[in-house]
Amino acid sequence: MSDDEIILSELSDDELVQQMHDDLYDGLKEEIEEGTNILLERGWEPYKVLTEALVEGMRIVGEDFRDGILFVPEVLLSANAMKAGMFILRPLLAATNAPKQGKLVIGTVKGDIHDIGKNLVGMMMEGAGFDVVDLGINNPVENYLNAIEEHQPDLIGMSALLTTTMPYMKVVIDTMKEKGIRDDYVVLVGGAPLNEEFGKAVGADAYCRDAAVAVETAKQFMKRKHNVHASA
Ligand code: B1M
Repeated sequence: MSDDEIILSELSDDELVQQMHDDLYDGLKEEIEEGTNILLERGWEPYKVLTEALVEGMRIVGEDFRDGILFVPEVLLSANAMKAGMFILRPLLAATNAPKQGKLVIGTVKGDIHDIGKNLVGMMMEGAGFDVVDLGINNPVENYLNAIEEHQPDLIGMSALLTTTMPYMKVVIDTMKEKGIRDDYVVLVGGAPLNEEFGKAVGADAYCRDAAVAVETAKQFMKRKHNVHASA
């Protein structure tokens, strides 16, 4: 071992989180796994590890990707490291014994292969008591329609990270309208380039800024649905 090798377990919480941002940047999967486990052993809530160590680290990666300092192969390594940390957190986030809320079908739209945000939304929704059917990435409208028929969800979630793919959400919603099924489902949309206005323009029920907002929004819609049924 070289003198300057960093022992993660010897770092303070703040230093470790900082180091995890660096390790995520460098795409060091094993270090991210180790750091995630150490923070959990120190009593950190899974959600805090997720947001402060992983999501914040990926935000920094995103900035340097945008500025041309990092390139696709490096960002792919960062994404893999992030996913390894999320893999550890997933069962912990899901094990909350929350009462059953409803069912969500979620996927990244056609042409888009970004899935970290979508996976994170899925994890948080599971933790909040929703059954989640994950369609993965690059989904044409047929995939959403087939999943609706097969799984009879309460909510449809769509994710897009590219300005070139986000308009596809309207294709899905318009197709649902054409088939006369749009109003049978709550449609939630999210992804970094979207905003409230875009959500309205494509005809979604709500735009969700992040996973926590997605959970709260989904819960509110389920509550409304139950109230409508109760008073019918
Ligand atoms: Co891409 N990429 N990428 N990329 N990538 C972005 C999106 C970009 C903004 C980077 C940049 O330039 N700053 C840029 C898009 C620019 C634009 O459209 N204007 C970009 C580009 C250009 C590209 C390529 C075209 C690059 C190329 O090939 N030249 C290419 C496109 C491939 C394709 O999709 N066809 C590409 C590829 C990749 C990788 C494969 C290397 C990798 C993806 C790996 C993977 O996902 N498995 C990657 C990554 C990692 C990023 C950045 C750096 C990080 C995205 C991420 O995971 N963020 C991203 C930079 C950025 O976003 N600032 C970037 C962390 C995640 C937790 O946040 O996904 O926003 P986010 O999800 C949040 C919310 O948005 C929300 O909740 C989540 C959790 O809080 N949310 C939802 C998301 N989906 C939701 C759905 C909901 C609700 C909420 O439904 C209910």
